[in-house]
Amino acid sequence: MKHRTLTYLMCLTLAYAIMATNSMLAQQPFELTDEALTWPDNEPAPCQPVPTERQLAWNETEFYAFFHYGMNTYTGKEWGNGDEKESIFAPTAAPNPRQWLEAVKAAGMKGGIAVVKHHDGFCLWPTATTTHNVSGAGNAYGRATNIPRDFAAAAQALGMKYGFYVSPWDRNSAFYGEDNYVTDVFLRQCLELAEYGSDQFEMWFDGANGGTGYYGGRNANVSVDASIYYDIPNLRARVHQIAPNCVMWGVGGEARWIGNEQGWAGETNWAMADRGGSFTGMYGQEQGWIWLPGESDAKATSGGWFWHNGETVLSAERLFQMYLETVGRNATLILNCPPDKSGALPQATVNRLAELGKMLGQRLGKDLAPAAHIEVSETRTAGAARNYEAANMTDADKDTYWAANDGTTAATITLTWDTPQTIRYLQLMEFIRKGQRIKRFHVEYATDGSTWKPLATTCETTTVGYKRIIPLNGSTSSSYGNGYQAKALRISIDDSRACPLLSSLSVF
Ligand code: FUL
Repeated sequence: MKHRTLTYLMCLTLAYAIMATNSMLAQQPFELTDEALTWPDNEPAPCQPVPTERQLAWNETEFYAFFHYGMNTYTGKEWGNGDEKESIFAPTAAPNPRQWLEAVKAAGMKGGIAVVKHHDGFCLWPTATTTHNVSGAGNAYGRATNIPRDFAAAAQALGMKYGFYVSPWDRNSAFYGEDNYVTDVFLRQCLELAEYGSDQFEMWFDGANGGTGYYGGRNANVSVDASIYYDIPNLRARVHQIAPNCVMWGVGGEARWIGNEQGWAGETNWAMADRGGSFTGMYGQEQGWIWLPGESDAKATSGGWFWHNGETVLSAERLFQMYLETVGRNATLILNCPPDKSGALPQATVNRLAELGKMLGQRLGKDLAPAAHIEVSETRTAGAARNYEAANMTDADKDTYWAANDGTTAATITLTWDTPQTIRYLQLMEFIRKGQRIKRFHVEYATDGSTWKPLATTCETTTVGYKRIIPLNGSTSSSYGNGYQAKALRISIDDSRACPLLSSLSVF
């Protein structure tokens, strides 16, 4: 009996507890939490492959310099054999990386890569990995040289991005071709360089992978299989531990060579490629399964990569054309400006860079799009905390974008101004964080706002990617011209791998 009473009391208590909880719940308003919704912002699904955060940040550097300086500056060679005496390196003044960077900043460049070891193996810093370095230089300026240290400090002071070119091929090293060259020399050099700044944005590895050389007196012909010899996965992981945002270029596998040294990319240029696939440099591959964006290395001077007596600087018009054909075609541009024997950029180069900067500012500096009224054929349904309005393309915020709905692969964007504008260039940027999508588009303008005439008919209007600049007369090389009088401009996206997303639209 006692036992039954206890059981009864326990059941009663439990029943009261449940009722109390239920009434408490009934008083609380029912709220959906973020976890309960699978897709609160209605964001488009990524269109694979997509870039890493490191690759995205790298892409934003867009236009930067290459500085080929070192032993070859003093021998007049382009490729030293590796047997050059250290004492030949004798700058006539203290090398001045700050002057290099200031000059390229005036041209609109956002950073630079300094060559600190070329194929001859001579290191422009007092490395512990070889005696073939500045410590044995021919004068006090040479012995005091430490390019990685001074270049990093100058870039940081100027708010610019920086990185180093370190040649995997080393015609000086007695160990080149052996495993201990990779573990004890090359990897350590890369790590020493990474230690010069955890904020570096790119480490540059040329593709030259062996051949004849001094090799510590072996005077042999040593070739290696670059795809396995340099232990790239290990190299990449070790450098990223120190410099997490450093894109490992070329054999490093995070950005690709554009496939020529003339400063142009394909008009159709995908950021995707198959690793080790057939030649895709200029164009990339629409079906590529890894994100491998293109970088174009080109010379601002008439001769080699290193400074040579009597060389001239290319015209600002030619450099502007290169800019349009690289940065304007979904590639980055690394433009070589070689310092001379004094360790500074010649005045003619400095002057030309300033001229280029001015030209870029005049031609691509005043965006007419924010003043236009923009109409789109479709706007993706907004989510809880994000909308996909056309205005997102002109708000100067790279994290907002206009989007169409899933399933839409064609759309129009029409800009109308209150009064006709003189226009010459159209610039589009996809929101590549979710993959490169646009396959084909066309452009028209109307002087009266309604009679449409085609533009850019003599160039391919296919891919967009991170950035595409379309000269509206179709030519990257013709003179600046008078432009077009337009009251309206219409961009029709004709085909896309998935619903198109544009983060920016500019008209100049
Ligand atoms: C190449 C090198 O062989 C050239 O000398 C130069 O440094 C160029 C940028 O890369 O692979």
